[in-house]
Amino acid sequence: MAAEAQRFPAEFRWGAATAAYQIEGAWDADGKGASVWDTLAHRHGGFAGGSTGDVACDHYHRLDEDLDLMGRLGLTSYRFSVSWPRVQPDGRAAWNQAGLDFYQRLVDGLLFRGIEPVLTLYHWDHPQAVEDRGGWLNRAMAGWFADYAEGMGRRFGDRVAQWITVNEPLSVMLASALGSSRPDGPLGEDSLVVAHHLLLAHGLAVRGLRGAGVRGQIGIALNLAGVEPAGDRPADLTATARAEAHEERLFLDPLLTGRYPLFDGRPVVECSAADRDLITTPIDFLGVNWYAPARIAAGPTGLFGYARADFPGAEQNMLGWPVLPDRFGVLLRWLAANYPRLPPVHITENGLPLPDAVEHGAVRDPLRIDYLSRCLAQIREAMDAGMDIRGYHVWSLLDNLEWNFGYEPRFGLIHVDYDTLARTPKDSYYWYRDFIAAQRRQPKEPAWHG
Ligand code: IFM
Repeated sequence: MAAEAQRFPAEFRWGAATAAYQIEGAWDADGKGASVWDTLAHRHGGFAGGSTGDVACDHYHRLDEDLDLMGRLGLTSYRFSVSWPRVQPDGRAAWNQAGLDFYQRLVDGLLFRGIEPVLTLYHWDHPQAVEDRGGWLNRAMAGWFADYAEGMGRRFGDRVAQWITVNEPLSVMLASALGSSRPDGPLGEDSLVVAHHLLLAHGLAVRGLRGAGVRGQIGIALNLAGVEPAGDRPADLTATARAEAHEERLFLDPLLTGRYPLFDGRPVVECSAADRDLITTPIDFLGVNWYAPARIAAGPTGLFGYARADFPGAEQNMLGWPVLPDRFGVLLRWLAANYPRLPPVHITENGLPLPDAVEHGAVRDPLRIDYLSRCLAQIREAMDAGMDIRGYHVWSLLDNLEWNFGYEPRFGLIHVDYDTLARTPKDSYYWYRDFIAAQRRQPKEPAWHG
């Protein structure tokens, strides 16, 4: 869709997002400690196809090249995550200066190019050393995380535009429930303890950052889908209410209302007044990661007793998610209608995985362009209806390691050849570049003629 047809406010932020473990590589360089994902990768012979994040996109060694690609794309915002064990190898106390230097170079390189840094403190790769002390099952983890947040705030607080405490706590919780992110195996119902500790860690980190005097805004990024029932049988409706409690409200409700949602009539987690105070520590924005809606049917599968159903006739992407960009607005309208105290929203991730390949020096990805432009149209509509949305980040800047799924699902605006590590901008990169440029060329307010 032509940018001219979709005007966004001049101050709207145009971004792309990445995460440390998925792109950096250099898994043990310059004093970095092992993360829980390093342990997993090395213990089980790698993820899909034997892949690991050991080298990934080698972003750690190719920072300048990647910064230049961002500059030429015309981004005004870049969301990255800090690898906690790169800067604090044991997750407590001692800091690793070489790791800090890397992020200093990144932040300075962004600011030099007029790109606002959006720093995520936790995108899943916590130090193995804190996992060995119980990880998210240990309430003390929230305090260690807050110390790390405060230390980062003191070091980067004058230059980071936005801070994101935790990325997708629901994914962390689900992955621990199923065992896909834990060297020690599945947690099952204990994953609710993980959920609660993640929220405490978030609240403590917000306070730690504010205590450190950071100048930027502070928020959290949640992955939300938008659930709808597969049918009108009472069992499908009950299942959908459960899915809503689990997938949408489990983190939103405590953060924005101070109460955990009810699940079959009872709050999913018992929460003390002191914990509630911490969790509701005010935030400046809510980050929303959106990829696909969810259709729910009755079924005993999973911790919460509901099943996912296919959307009739919908295409599925490489990860099996329905490709229904026009449903983004359903989720946005649901958010606005259900949370009167919703802070300003930033879309912190949105993208489509494809099996992109370089042919004759180019990567043709029209499906991604179509998906992204439809999502943007949904955002624009929600804003026209009064929703306060202030920024948008494509997932992802670069093709990268899609966790357990390996390197085959490619989300990037830039193709990465994992043999040579060569970068090739895809058609979607040029489309997004032109889209951003057209937005920035918006006509000025008409001059006043006296
Ligand atoms: O790659 C992930 C990212 O790390 C978190 N959000 C979803 C993306 C695509 O699955």
